[in-house]
Amino acid sequence: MSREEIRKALIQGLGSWTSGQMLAESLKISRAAVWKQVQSLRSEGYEIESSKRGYRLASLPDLLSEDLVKDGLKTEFVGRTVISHPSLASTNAEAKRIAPPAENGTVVVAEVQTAGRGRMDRSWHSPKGGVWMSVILKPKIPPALASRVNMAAAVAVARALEGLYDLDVRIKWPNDLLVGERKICGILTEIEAEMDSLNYAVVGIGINANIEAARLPEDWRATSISRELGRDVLRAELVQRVLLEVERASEEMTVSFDRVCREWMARSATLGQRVRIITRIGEFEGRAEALEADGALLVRKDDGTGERIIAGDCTHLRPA
Ligand code: BT5
Repeated sequence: MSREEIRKALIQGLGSWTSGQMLAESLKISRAAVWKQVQSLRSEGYEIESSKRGYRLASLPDLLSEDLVKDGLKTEFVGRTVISHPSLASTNAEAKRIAPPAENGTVVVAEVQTAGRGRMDRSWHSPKGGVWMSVILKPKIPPALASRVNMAAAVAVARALEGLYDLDVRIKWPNDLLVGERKICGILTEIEAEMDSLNYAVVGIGINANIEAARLPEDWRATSISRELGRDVLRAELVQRVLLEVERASEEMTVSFDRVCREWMARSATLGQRVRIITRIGEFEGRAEALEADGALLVRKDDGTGERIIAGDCTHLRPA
Protein backbone atom coordinates (compact mmCIF):
# COMPACT_ATOMS: atom_id res chain seq x y z
CA MET A 1 0.00 0.00 0.00
CA SER A 2 2.87 2.39 0.75
CA ARG A 3 3.82 2.30 -2.95
CA GLU A 4 0.48 3.85 -3.93
CA GLU A 5 0.65 6.46 -1.16
CA ILE A 6 4.18 7.48 -2.13
CA ARG A 7 3.20 7.60 -5.81
CA LYS A 8 0.17 9.80 -5.04
CA ALA A 9 2.23 12.10 -2.78
CA LEU A 10 4.85 12.59 -5.51
CA ILE A 11 2.19 13.25 -8.15
CA GLN A 12 0.47 15.75 -5.86
CA GLY A 13 3.78 17.56 -5.30
CA LEU A 14 4.67 17.34 -9.01
CA GLY A 15 7.74 19.50 -9.69
CA SER A 16 8.38 20.27 -6.02
CA TRP A 17 10.27 18.44 -3.30
CA THR A 18 8.67 16.03 -0.87
CA SER A 19 10.70 15.16 2.20
CA GLY A 20 11.59 11.48 2.54
CA GLN A 21 11.54 11.85 6.31
CA MET A 22 7.99 13.20 6.27
CA LEU A 23 6.83 10.46 3.92
CA ALA A 24 8.35 7.85 6.21
CA GLU A 25 6.70 9.36 9.27
CA SER A 26 3.27 9.76 7.78
CA LEU A 27 3.30 6.19 6.43
CA LYS A 28 4.90 4.80 9.59
CA ILE A 29 7.65 3.07 7.63
CA SER A 30 11.43 3.49 7.57
CA ARG A 31 13.24 5.90 5.24
CA ALA A 32 14.89 2.87 3.67
CA ALA A 33 11.43 1.48 2.89
CA VAL A 34 10.48 4.79 1.22
CA TRP A 35 13.68 4.59 -0.84
CA LYS A 36 12.84 1.04 -1.91
CA GLN A 37 9.42 2.14 -3.19
CA VAL A 38 10.97 5.11 -5.00
CA GLN A 39 13.42 2.74 -6.70
CA SER A 40 10.59 0.49 -7.79
CA LEU A 41 8.63 3.46 -9.20
CA ARG A 42 11.77 4.51 -11.08
CA SER A 43 12.07 1.06 -12.59
CA GLU A 44 8.49 1.44 -13.86
CA GLY A 45 9.47 4.65 -15.67
CA TYR A 46 8.75 7.42 -13.15
CA GLU A 47 11.53 10.04 -13.31
CA ILE A 48 12.13 10.81 -9.65
CA GLU A 49 15.01 13.06 -8.61
CA SER A 50 16.48 12.87 -5.14
CA SER A 51 18.46 15.39 -3.10
CA LYS A 52 18.90 16.51 0.50
CA ARG A 53 15.42 18.02 0.26
CA GLY A 54 13.82 14.71 -0.55
CA TYR A 55 12.21 13.41 -3.72
CA ARG A 56 10.78 15.23 -6.71
CA LEU A 57 8.79 13.86 -9.63
CA ALA A 58 10.06 15.75 -12.70
CA SER A 59 6.98 15.24 -14.88
CA LEU A 60 4.15 12.77 -15.22
CA PRO A 61 5.47 9.70 -17.01
CA ASP A 62 3.95 8.89 -20.39
CA LEU A 63 2.92 5.35 -19.47
CA LEU A 64 -0.29 3.41 -19.87
CA SER A 65 -0.09 1.69 -16.49
CA GLU A 66 -3.31 0.75 -14.73
CA ASP A 67 -2.92 3.41 -12.04
CA LEU A 68 -2.09 6.26 -14.44
CA VAL A 69 -5.08 5.36 -16.62
CA LYS A 70 -7.38 5.13 -13.59
CA ASP A 71 -6.13 8.24 -11.69
CA GLY A 72 -9.03 10.69 -11.93
CA LEU A 73 -10.95 8.63 -14.54
CA LYS A 74 -14.48 10.05 -14.62
CA THR A 75 -16.43 7.11 -16.06
CA GLU A 76 -19.01 4.92 -14.37
CA PHE A 77 -18.32 1.54 -15.90
CA VAL A 78 -15.92 1.82 -18.82
CA GLY A 79 -12.43 1.37 -17.39
CA ARG A 80 -13.55 0.17 -13.94
CA THR A 81 -11.17 -2.67 -14.72
CA VAL A 82 -8.06 -1.75 -16.70
CA ILE A 83 -5.55 -4.43 -17.60
CA SER A 84 -2.27 -3.05 -18.84
CA HIS A 85 0.53 -5.01 -20.50
CA PRO A 86 3.97 -3.81 -21.62
CA SER A 87 3.58 -5.97 -24.72
CA LEU A 88 0.84 -8.15 -26.19
CA ALA A 89 0.35 -9.86 -29.53
CA SER A 90 -2.98 -8.03 -29.91
CA THR A 91 -5.19 -6.30 -27.34
CA ASN A 92 -8.26 -7.53 -29.27
CA ALA A 93 -7.09 -11.15 -29.04
CA GLU A 94 -6.45 -10.77 -25.31
CA ALA A 95 -9.79 -9.00 -24.75
CA LYS A 96 -11.64 -11.79 -26.57
CA ARG A 97 -9.85 -14.37 -24.45
CA ILE A 98 -10.98 -12.77 -21.18
CA ALA A 99 -14.35 -11.40 -22.37
CA PRO A 100 -16.85 -14.13 -21.40
CA PRO A 101 -16.64 -13.60 -17.61
CA ALA A 102 -15.29 -10.01 -17.78
CA GLU A 103 -17.44 -7.14 -16.55
CA ASN A 104 -18.95 -4.69 -19.03
CA GLY A 105 -16.42 -1.92 -19.78
CA THR A 106 -13.23 -3.87 -19.06
CA VAL A 107 -10.25 -2.36 -20.89
CA VAL A 108 -7.09 -4.06 -22.15
CA VAL A 109 -4.22 -1.80 -23.12
CA ALA A 110 -0.64 -2.44 -24.29
CA GLU A 111 2.43 -0.25 -24.83
CA VAL A 112 3.39 -2.37 -27.84
CA GLN A 113 1.61 -4.99 -29.96
CA THR A 114 3.68 -7.62 -31.72
CA ALA A 115 0.85 -8.89 -33.93
CA GLY A 116 -1.66 -6.00 -34.04
CA ARG A 117 -4.56 -6.75 -36.36
CA GLY A 118 -6.49 -4.67 -38.86
CA ARG A 119 -9.62 -5.66 -40.73
CA MET A 120 -9.65 -8.62 -43.14
CA ASP A 121 -6.54 -10.21 -41.60
CA ARG A 122 -4.38 -7.19 -42.33
CA SER A 123 -1.72 -6.27 -39.83
CA TRP A 124 -1.62 -3.13 -37.71
CA HIS A 125 1.72 -1.50 -36.98
CA SER A 126 1.84 -0.90 -33.21
CA PRO A 127 5.15 0.55 -32.01
CA LYS A 128 5.87 2.22 -28.65
CA GLY A 129 4.26 5.63 -28.35
CA GLY A 130 0.84 4.64 -29.70
CA VAL A 131 -2.39 3.85 -27.90
CA TRP A 132 -3.38 0.25 -28.55
CA MET A 133 -6.44 -0.73 -26.58
CA SER A 134 -9.61 -2.80 -26.56
CA VAL A 135 -12.83 -2.17 -24.68
CA ILE A 136 -15.14 -5.06 -23.85
CA LEU A 137 -18.75 -3.90 -24.13
CA LYS A 138 -21.86 -5.92 -23.37
CA PRO A 139 -24.73 -3.78 -24.67
CA LYS A 140 -28.22 -5.22 -24.59
CA ILE A 141 -28.86 -5.03 -28.33
CA PRO A 142 -29.66 -7.70 -30.92
CA PRO A 143 -26.68 -8.89 -33.02
CA ALA A 144 -28.22 -7.29 -36.11
CA LEU A 145 -27.51 -3.87 -34.59
CA ALA A 146 -23.87 -4.59 -33.75
CA SER A 147 -22.58 -2.17 -36.39
CA ARG A 148 -23.88 0.58 -34.09
CA VAL A 149 -21.13 -0.20 -31.60
CA ASN A 150 -18.53 0.36 -34.29
CA MET A 151 -20.12 3.65 -35.35
CA ALA A 152 -20.41 4.85 -31.75
CA ALA A 153 -16.72 4.05 -31.19
CA ALA A 154 -15.65 6.12 -34.22
CA VAL A 155 -17.72 9.07 -33.04
CA ALA A 156 -16.34 8.69 -29.51
CA VAL A 157 -12.68 8.71 -30.54
CA ALA A 158 -13.29 11.63 -32.91
CA ARG A 159 -14.88 13.61 -30.05
CA ALA A 160 -11.92 12.79 -27.78
CA LEU A 161 -9.29 13.90 -30.31
CA GLU A 162 -11.21 17.04 -31.09
CA GLY A 163 -11.94 17.88 -27.45
CA LEU A 164 -8.38 17.39 -26.22
CA TYR A 165 -6.30 18.59 -29.15
CA ASP A 166 -8.67 20.58 -31.32
CA LEU A 167 -8.01 18.27 -34.29
CA ASP A 168 -10.52 18.24 -37.13
CA VAL A 169 -11.31 14.52 -37.29
CA ARG A 170 -13.34 12.97 -40.09
CA ILE A 171 -14.50 9.42 -40.64
CA LYS A 172 -13.52 7.61 -43.80
CA TRP A 173 -15.93 4.79 -44.54
CA PRO A 174 -16.18 2.34 -42.98
CA ASN A 175 -14.34 3.41 -39.86
CA ASP A 176 -10.97 5.07 -40.27
CA LEU A 177 -10.37 8.35 -38.50
CA LEU A 178 -8.57 10.89 -40.65
CA VAL A 179 -6.96 14.25 -40.08
CA GLY A 180 -6.78 15.85 -43.49
CA GLU A 181 -6.53 12.81 -45.76
CA ARG A 182 -4.29 10.93 -43.35
CA LYS A 183 -5.25 8.07 -41.04
CA ILE A 184 -4.68 8.77 -37.37
CA CYS A 185 -6.76 5.94 -35.91
CA GLY A 186 -8.11 2.55 -36.95
CA ILE A 187 -10.95 0.69 -35.26
CA LEU A 188 -11.61 -3.04 -35.31
CA THR A 189 -14.82 -4.20 -33.64
CA GLU A 190 -15.31 -7.93 -33.19
CA ILE A 191 -18.44 -9.54 -31.78
CA GLU A 192 -19.52 -12.82 -30.25
CA ALA A 193 -23.23 -13.48 -30.58
CA GLU A 194 -26.02 -16.04 -30.36
CA MET A 195 -28.94 -15.95 -32.81
CA ASP A 196 -30.83 -13.39 -30.77
CA SER A 197 -28.35 -11.85 -28.37
CA LEU A 198 -24.98 -10.17 -28.43
CA ASN A 199 -22.67 -11.76 -25.85
CA TYR A 200 -20.02 -9.12 -26.16
CA ALA A 201 -18.30 -6.72 -28.51
CA VAL A 202 -14.56 -6.06 -28.38
CA VAL A 203 -13.85 -2.58 -29.68
CA GLY A 204 -10.19 -2.35 -30.70
CA ILE A 205 -8.88 1.18 -31.01
CA GLY A 206 -5.45 2.00 -32.41
CA ILE A 207 -4.39 5.63 -32.20
CA ASN A 208 -1.08 6.87 -33.57
CA ALA A 209 -0.30 9.13 -30.63
CA ASN A 210 3.40 9.87 -30.06
CA ILE A 211 4.78 8.32 -33.23
CA GLU A 212 7.28 10.08 -35.46
CA ALA A 213 6.25 10.52 -39.08
CA ALA A 214 9.34 8.61 -40.22
CA ARG A 215 8.06 5.49 -38.45
CA LEU A 216 4.87 5.46 -40.54
CA PRO A 217 5.46 4.34 -44.14
CA GLU A 218 4.56 7.15 -46.56
CA ASP A 219 2.35 4.97 -48.78
CA TRP A 220 -0.05 4.34 -45.86
CA ARG A 221 -1.01 8.03 -45.80
CA ALA A 222 -0.88 7.90 -42.01
CA THR A 223 -0.36 10.58 -39.41
CA SER A 224 -0.01 10.79 -35.64
CA ILE A 225 -1.11 13.21 -32.96
CA SER A 226 2.50 14.29 -32.35
CA ARG A 227 2.96 14.89 -36.08
CA GLU A 228 -0.15 17.07 -36.20
CA LEU A 229 0.57 19.01 -33.00
CA GLY A 230 4.36 19.17 -33.17
CA ARG A 231 4.58 17.83 -29.61
CA ASP A 232 4.01 14.64 -27.65
CA VAL A 233 0.88 14.16 -25.57
CA LEU A 234 0.21 12.33 -22.30
CA ARG A 235 -1.27 9.08 -23.50
CA ALA A 236 -2.94 8.18 -20.19
CA GLU A 237 -4.94 11.40 -20.43
CA LEU A 238 -5.93 10.49 -23.99
CA VAL A 239 -7.03 7.01 -22.92
CA GLN A 240 -9.14 8.51 -20.12
CA ARG A 241 -10.88 10.87 -22.52
CA VAL A 242 -11.48 8.08 -25.05
CA LEU A 243 -12.98 5.89 -22.31
CA LEU A 244 -15.24 8.71 -21.17
CA GLU A 245 -16.44 9.33 -24.73
CA VAL A 246 -16.89 5.59 -25.40
CA GLU A 247 -19.06 5.35 -22.29
CA ARG A 248 -21.13 8.38 -23.32
CA ALA A 249 -21.56 7.21 -26.89
CA SER A 250 -22.44 3.67 -25.87
CA GLU A 251 -25.12 5.04 -23.54
CA GLU A 252 -26.42 7.38 -26.26
CA MET A 253 -26.44 4.42 -28.60
CA THR A 254 -28.86 2.43 -26.45
CA VAL A 255 -31.14 5.37 -25.55
CA SER A 256 -31.34 7.05 -28.95
CA PHE A 257 -29.01 5.94 -31.70
CA ASP A 258 -30.16 8.78 -33.89
CA ARG A 259 -27.72 11.37 -32.53
CA VAL A 260 -24.68 9.11 -32.83
CA CYS A 261 -25.74 8.18 -36.34
CA ARG A 262 -26.24 11.77 -37.47
CA GLU A 263 -22.84 12.75 -36.09
CA TRP A 264 -21.22 9.75 -37.77
CA MET A 265 -22.69 10.94 -41.08
CA ALA A 266 -21.84 14.60 -40.48
CA ARG A 267 -18.21 13.67 -39.84
CA SER A 268 -17.95 11.59 -43.00
CA ALA A 269 -14.93 12.30 -45.22
CA THR A 270 -16.32 9.87 -47.80
CA LEU A 271 -19.73 11.35 -48.65
CA GLY A 272 -19.68 13.10 -51.99
CA GLN A 273 -16.28 11.68 -52.97
CA ARG A 274 -15.40 9.65 -56.03
CA VAL A 275 -14.48 6.26 -54.62
CA ARG A 276 -13.17 2.87 -55.57
CA ILE A 277 -14.91 0.10 -53.66
CA ILE A 278 -13.39 -3.31 -53.16
CA THR A 279 -15.55 -6.06 -51.72
CA ARG A 280 -15.07 -9.82 -51.50
CA ILE A 281 -16.89 -10.20 -54.80
CA GLY A 282 -15.28 -7.52 -56.89
CA GLU A 283 -14.43 -3.87 -57.36
CA PHE A 284 -15.92 -0.80 -58.99
CA GLU A 285 -15.84 3.00 -58.99
CA GLY A 286 -18.55 5.55 -58.40
CA ARG A 287 -19.70 8.43 -56.24
CA ALA A 288 -20.36 7.98 -52.50
CA GLU A 289 -23.92 9.20 -52.36
CA ALA A 290 -25.32 8.39 -48.94
CA LEU A 291 -24.77 6.63 -45.64
CA GLU A 292 -27.41 4.54 -43.92
CA ALA A 293 -28.22 4.03 -40.27
CA ASP A 294 -26.82 0.49 -40.30
CA GLY A 295 -23.43 1.80 -41.46
CA ALA A 296 -23.93 0.89 -45.14
CA LEU A 297 -22.53 3.10 -47.91
CA LEU A 298 -24.59 3.85 -51.04
CA VAL A 299 -22.49 4.29 -54.14
CA ARG A 300 -23.80 5.54 -57.51
CA LYS A 301 -21.85 3.71 -60.21
CA ASP A 302 -20.84 5.40 -63.45
CA ASP A 303 -23.60 3.55 -65.35
CA GLY A 304 -26.18 5.15 -63.06
CA THR A 305 -27.01 2.10 -60.98
CA GLY A 306 -26.77 2.22 -57.21
CA GLU A 307 -24.93 -0.23 -54.99
CA ARG A 308 -25.35 -0.70 -51.26
CA ILE A 309 -22.11 -1.74 -49.56
CA ILE A 310 -22.16 -3.24 -46.09
CA ALA A 311 -18.58 -4.45 -45.84
CA GLY A 312 -15.56 -3.65 -47.92
CA ASP A 313 -12.75 -1.23 -48.53
CA CYS A 314 -13.00 2.22 -49.93
CA THR A 315 -10.39 4.46 -51.55
CA HIS A 316 -11.03 8.15 -52.13
CA LEU A 317 -10.13 9.02 -55.73
CA ARG A 318 -9.15 12.44 -56.91
CA PRO A 319 -11.95 13.99 -59.01
CA ALA A 320 -11.35 13.19 -62.68
C1 BT5 B 1 -7.91 -0.89 -39.17
O1 BT5 B 1 -7.72 -1.88 -40.08
O2 BT5 B 1 -7.83 0.28 -39.40
C2 BT5 B 1 -8.20 -1.39 -37.76
C3 BT5 B 1 -6.99 -1.26 -36.87
C4 BT5 B 1 -7.30 -1.61 -35.44
C5 BT5 B 1 -6.08 -1.60 -34.58
C6 BT5 B 1 -6.40 -1.82 -33.13
S1 BT5 B 1 -5.03 -1.54 -32.09
C7 BT5 B 1 -5.83 -2.23 -30.75
C8 BT5 B 1 -6.63 -3.41 -31.27
N1 BT5 B 1 -5.85 -4.63 -31.25
C9 BT5 B 1 -5.61 -5.09 -32.49
O3 BT5 B 1 -4.95 -6.11 -32.76
N2 BT5 B 1 -6.22 -4.27 -33.40
C10 BT5 B 1 -6.92 -3.19 -32.75
P1 BT5 B 1 -7.60 -1.67 -41.66
O4 BT5 B 1 -8.64 -0.73 -42.13
O5 BT5 B 1 -7.58 -3.06 -42.21
O6 BT5 B 1 -6.21 -0.98 -41.86
C11 BT5 B 1 -5.00 -1.72 -41.91
C12 BT5 B 1 -4.07 -1.05 -42.92
O7 BT5 B 1 -3.68 0.25 -42.42
C13 BT5 B 1 -2.76 -1.81 -43.10
O8 BT5 B 1 -2.86 -2.73 -44.16
C14 BT5 B 1 -1.75 -0.70 -43.41
O9 BT5 B 1 -1.81 -0.34 -44.78
C15 BT5 B 1 -2.30 0.47 -42.62
N3 BT5 B 1 -1.69 0.60 -41.29
C16 BT5 B 1 -1.10 -0.35 -40.52
N4 BT5 B 1 -0.71 0.15 -39.35
C17 BT5 B 1 -1.04 1.47 -39.37
C18 BT5 B 1 -0.90 2.53 -38.43
N5 BT5 B 1 -0.35 2.37 -37.24
N6 BT5 B 1 -1.38 3.75 -38.82
C19 BT5 B 1 -1.96 3.96 -40.03
N7 BT5 B 1 -2.12 2.98 -40.94
C20 BT5 B 1 -1.66 1.75 -40.62
